[in-house]
Amino acid sequence: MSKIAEVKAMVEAGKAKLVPGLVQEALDAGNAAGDILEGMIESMGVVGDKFSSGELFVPEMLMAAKAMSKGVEVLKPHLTGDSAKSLGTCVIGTVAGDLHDIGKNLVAMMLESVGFTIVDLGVDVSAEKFVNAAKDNANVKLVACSGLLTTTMPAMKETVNLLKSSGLSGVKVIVGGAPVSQEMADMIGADGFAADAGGAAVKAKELVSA
Ligand code: B1M
Repeated sequence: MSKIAEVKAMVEAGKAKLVPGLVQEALDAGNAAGDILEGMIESMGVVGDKFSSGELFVPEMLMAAKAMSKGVEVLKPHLTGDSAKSLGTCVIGTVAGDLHDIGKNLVAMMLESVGFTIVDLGVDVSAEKFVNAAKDNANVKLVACSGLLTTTMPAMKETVNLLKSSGLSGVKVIVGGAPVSQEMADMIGADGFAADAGGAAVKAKELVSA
């Protein structure tokens, strides 16, 4: 079994204590950090499918999430570079009612790597909290909203609406997460959408440079 396959199996099995060591071994064996990350994301897809089919339940999903997060900690220095240029502050969070944070954390990591100062509001963030953070922090240029549940898409819409009606000038809004599409982003009035963390960094740079 390849090292990446071992990482994938242990993420799927929710072995949070074993995953960091295996990720390090995979790196030491010459695997690219991006490939190891891709493998872990695939494992979460498998876990999600098993949840949908009733083979796994919420506790197992949670354990897999913890295992992946531990693996990402090891990968972080290998995924992020030193950005010379500061692009301003980005307020990021997962919208109200939604507790999923792995994708949001990856997006925050990639945005930081291209030069944003990150203010991470965490999960289950109300529209008001996003707006207050955009007003209260210095030099906010971007608000990034993540959402993984179809049931919390109305909360994303409410967040974008409130941000847009709050008189914040020079602040762009980017949205993303599995149920979000470019079409939906356009419909709710967001300035940008990205399908993954790498794409979010590219789009975010474009938005604040426009
Ligand atoms: Co939940 N969950 N979950 N879950 N969970 C999903 C999302 C689900 C698809 C599983 C399934 O049924 N197949 C399903 C949602 C169905 C739907 O709405 N369409 C689901 C469900 C139903 C639920 C509960 C309702 C289950 C229940 O209680 N009955 C419940 C809801 C709790 C709540 O939020 N209120 C729940 C709970 C949980 C856990 C807490 C146990 C755990 C999360 C722990 C955590 O995040 N710390 C969990 C997990 C782990 C998952 C799956 C298995 C994995 C999610 C993940 O981390 N993926 C997920 C199945 C799946 O994704 N296939 C599932 C890896 C991560 C890297 O991908 O977050 O998609 P992702 O991020 C991607 C892109 O989406 C994008 O970039 C990332 C990749 O680079 N992206 C952005 C994300 N945010 C972005 C923002 C951007 C741009 C791009 O710009 C701002």
